[in-house]
Amino acid sequence: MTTLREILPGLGERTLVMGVLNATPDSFADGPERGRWLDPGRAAERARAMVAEGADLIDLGAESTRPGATPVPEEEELGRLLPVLRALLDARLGVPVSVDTYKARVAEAAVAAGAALVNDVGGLSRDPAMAATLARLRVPVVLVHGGGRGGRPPGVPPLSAAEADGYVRRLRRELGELLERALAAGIERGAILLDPGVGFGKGVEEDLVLLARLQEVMPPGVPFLVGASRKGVAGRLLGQPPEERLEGSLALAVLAARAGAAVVRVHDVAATLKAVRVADAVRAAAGRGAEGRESGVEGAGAAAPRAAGAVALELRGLLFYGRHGARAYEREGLHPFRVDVLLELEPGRPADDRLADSLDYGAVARLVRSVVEGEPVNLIESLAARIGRTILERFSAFPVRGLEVRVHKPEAPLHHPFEDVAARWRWPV
Ligand code: HH2
Repeated sequence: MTTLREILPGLGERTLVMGVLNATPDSFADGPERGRWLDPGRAAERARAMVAEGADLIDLGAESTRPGATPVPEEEELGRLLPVLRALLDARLGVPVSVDTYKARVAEAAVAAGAALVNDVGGLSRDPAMAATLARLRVPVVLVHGGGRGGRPPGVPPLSAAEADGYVRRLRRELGELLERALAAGIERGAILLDPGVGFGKGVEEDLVLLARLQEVMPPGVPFLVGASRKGVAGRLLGQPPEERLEGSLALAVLAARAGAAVVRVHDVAATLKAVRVADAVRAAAGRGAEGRESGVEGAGAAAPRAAGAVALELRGLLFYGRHGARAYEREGLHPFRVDVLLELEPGRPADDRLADSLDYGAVARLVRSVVEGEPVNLIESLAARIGRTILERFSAFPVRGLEVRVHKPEAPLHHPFEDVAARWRWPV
């Protein structure tokens, strides 16, 4: 099976940019240009321009997936797709072309014609033949969560904290199941890009939660793609029509890159490329550069040999002083907080007896210190959560499987003798 790495050599080293080309009369994002790329000559010109702007691959679709779009019969989709695909291949773009479809027969015909990758916007669920077909085609695939379901209507109220937590848990479970289904069907791990499916069966509020918590949502060790360009979440908040959502789309591409997306799928290639370059540089400066990302792309978290075992690192009783507390006098002076951190590494890590292959516990301790000595909060629960999130964020590219943080407050304002007052924060929940 061809791996992603073979067709996308930069994968894991920088955020790759997938340029969108819709050979459709009704794609939501194309604005006045809608329908223009049904013409093979114009489509090839557009693809060439995107490659000149720096696109790492082109995603060609011939059926709109926007909420409420009319499904297109197979023959019609092929009738639009194949002439344009042939024109793109004849143009020798020098980058792979993926085909955006949920239909097994369309995927098969496109790969036979030369498409290098299948972007299954149905997430293996809209066409029962898709999983087996993809395994047989032996090309890399994008698997989109949400199965091609349309977005929820606008105006859904913000999710409460408990609803957001439940939603994140559901997404994580369903993405894990999607991955398992693909592997069980015979699609190899190194050929899979997962996609959380921004806007697919989700409203803007759900998209916001998903984008805010990408690292929790995406299964560790599997590269992922984010397609938020010009979608509701990028512009509805600002009241802009799809073709005017550049700034929102750039913000979301940067956030996705920062959260470790291997690929962003976008309409505005040149601008996105510049934005994610900067995001990548920031990410690298934070110590999460190519090295950490490679581990994700190579499928760290893949079924490790049993003998590899799993390591947990424990830091117990780290003592720092801060001003946290709900009472005014607690904010005035420093008082002690003891912190325990338990970090579970992916099985097989560290693979090598080198610090670079593990987590530097000195760096973890320094990070805990900066949080305890930083901005005061009222509750030790909040402090534990802040420490936990900061560690996950700082080591986002490192394959951590679990994290537990306990914050003890030995001088808690209690008028009774006590042994301990502590709060615990845990991830995954
Ligand atoms: N979004 C769209 C289409 N294909 N593929 C992936 N992997 N991820 C996405 O988020 C995604 C996708 C919808 O965007 P667009 O192609 O611009 O619109 P339309 O479906 O109306 O053609």
